[in-house]
Amino acid sequence: MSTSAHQIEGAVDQRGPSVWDAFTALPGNVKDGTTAAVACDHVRRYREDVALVRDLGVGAYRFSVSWPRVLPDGAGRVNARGLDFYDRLVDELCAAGVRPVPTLFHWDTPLALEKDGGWLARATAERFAAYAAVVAARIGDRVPTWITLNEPAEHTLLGHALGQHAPGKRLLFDALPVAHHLLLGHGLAVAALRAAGARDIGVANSHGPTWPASDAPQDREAADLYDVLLNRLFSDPLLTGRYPELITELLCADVPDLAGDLAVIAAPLDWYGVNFYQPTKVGAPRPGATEFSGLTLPPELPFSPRPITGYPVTDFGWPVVPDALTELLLTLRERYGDALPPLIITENGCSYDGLDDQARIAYLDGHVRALHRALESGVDVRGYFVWSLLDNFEWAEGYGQRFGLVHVDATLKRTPKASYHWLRTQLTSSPSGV
Ligand code: IFM
Repeated sequence: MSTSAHQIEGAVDQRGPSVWDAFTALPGNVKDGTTAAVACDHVRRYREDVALVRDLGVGAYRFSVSWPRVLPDGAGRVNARGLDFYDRLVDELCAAGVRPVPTLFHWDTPLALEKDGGWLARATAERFAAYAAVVAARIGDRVPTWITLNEPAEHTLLGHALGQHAPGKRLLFDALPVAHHLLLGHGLAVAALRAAGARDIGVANSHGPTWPASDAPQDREAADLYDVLLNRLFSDPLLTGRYPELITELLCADVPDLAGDLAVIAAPLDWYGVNFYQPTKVGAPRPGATEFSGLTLPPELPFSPRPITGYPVTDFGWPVVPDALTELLLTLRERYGDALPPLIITENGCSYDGLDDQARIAYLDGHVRALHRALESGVDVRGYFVWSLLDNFEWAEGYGQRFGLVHVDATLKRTPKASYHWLRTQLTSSPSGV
């Protein structure tokens, strides 16, 4: 089961501001005009939430630590109250018999660092490692498994290339240094965590099969570029110590010691995390903006996503294609061979409204079966985290898309949905580390 800090915690008055606070304060950035100031009020209600996780019967709970809650200015002064919260949360999980799996960065960069260039600045990578050391020193004695970054691809593309997520930069390909600094931050944080005694470290990257819109060379070329950006920009350097050729020239010209950085980035991982939601069909660019997954993509992009028809869709309009998960896992194994560590599905889920969420049950059931097919073909997958425990703040969509197995209403009352009860029954009959 998984969540992230900014999406559920609330209690903004008890932490420093993040780029998401600044982004959501600007009219027009979030569809329903909401913010995560209260979100699910998890900081105050974490005991109730841990009880929900425990009663579900899952073995592990993936949450994220809010960097500005621990270090309000991103570096230097530690907010004792913030660190105390994670200390209590970890204790509560351990007492409930649930393995705590913290993610150190799920997009909420401290605003103070953004003013110094944010992830466009190399110094942010170094500060991230220092922050990782502070967190590990406090909760490392009880945390068996760590995740450095969540979906750096989305943070780079949506936050810095397209401006549809915080910090709202529209740099298109000039956003690529963000990718390098996120990767460097990951590598430096791995070293910091190892120095603090951590033994089980991974990263959560989003992936999905890219299907060319047709066999025409222009469509294939566009799909290849999209595949590099989504599926290889982060995993190639992490797993092979090299950037994909297509991107090397664009990205690496200004990096002073590329070989040195890549050696840090490619530090061995204990496992590799895959967030999967949907495949994407991609073709050559078309004139005008394209609507895709709730985003408006500008016409300057050298590719354009196309609708995938013939499958059910979630409330977000995302096609439900469980076989694409099997395809993805087989492709990763084929692409990276022995360089691929054991895998963990670090996110998989869907947005549907309503308490009787039979469609979510079908989605989860279909994807777990797809995962089993990959296992039967010999892919080493060690775990599966459902996204998400609670209906929460879904970034630029606000509260409009509901990914939770537990409904949260305007009064913040939690009500387990049909999918929660279904999963609990599944886990009782065959326990695993979901
Ligand atoms: O809610 C997000 C999460 O924060 C990152 N992965 C995708 C989810 C659904 O959009």
